[in-house]
Amino acid sequence: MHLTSLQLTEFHENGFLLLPDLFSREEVAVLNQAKEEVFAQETNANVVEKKSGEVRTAMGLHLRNETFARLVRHPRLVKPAQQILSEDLYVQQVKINVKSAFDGEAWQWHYDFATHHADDGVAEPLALNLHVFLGDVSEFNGPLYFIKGSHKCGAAASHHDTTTTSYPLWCVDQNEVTELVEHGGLASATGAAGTGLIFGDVLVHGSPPNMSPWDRPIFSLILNAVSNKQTSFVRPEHKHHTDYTPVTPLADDCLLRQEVAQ
Ligand SMILES: O=C(O)CCC(=O)C(=O)O
Repeated sequence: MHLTSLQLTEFHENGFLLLPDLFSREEVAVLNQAKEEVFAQETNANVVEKKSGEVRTAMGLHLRNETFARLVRHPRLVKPAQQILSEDLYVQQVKINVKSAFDGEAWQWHYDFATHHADDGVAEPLALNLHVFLGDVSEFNGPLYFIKGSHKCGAAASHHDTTTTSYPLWCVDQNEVTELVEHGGLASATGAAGTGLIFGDVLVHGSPPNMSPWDRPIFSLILNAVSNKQTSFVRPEHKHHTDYTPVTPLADDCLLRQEVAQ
């Protein structure tokens, strides 16, 4: 899996890149089976919604399930990230945000580096967030919204929001959001199950609540450069992993041939 120069240009211009059909229906079925297993586990790494008590985000998945241990080393995720960053990368965070039907709450406007920097002491906004849609994501079930090109404006002013949802987040101030949207405009990231998505650490994004009858499960892997690892340890392991071993890609069929040791 190699990104074309057109795809790289789109990524650098807009700050994100959608990759339709990155994973097959068969592979998505394997991932959804594993999702059921981790969602059923009793652990504080499954963070629940404030109002409904439904799982909001299930974290630390590669340490809890063999399928996700393989997915974080999947060549269709790892190789594009290596291509963009040209550095050794470690697995920083591994989760599924499910945004459940009717009850899935918003993710406020933010960029990931605000949290990585303030809470984890990460120096540079190098990390990449790699998503895989585990169900169809449409305009109706709470897709991610991006402010196009906002990564070019650097780190926007943020405040720590510990009350709006069950997940504390460094959020971008509304006047900054207004200015950035006027400048770059908005895009929503929609696509069929199996779609991939890559975005960088200072791209401003968020997502609205899900009032549709359809869940919106999205797998998210954050890979960071080993040279840029965390220096502060206030967050638990499942929010920022402390194994900085460079990630190496497995075989392309690693999800479907789990009987083969990798
Ligand atoms: O799942 C969502 O809607 C938001 C995800 C997100 O903000 C992230 O992965 O950084």
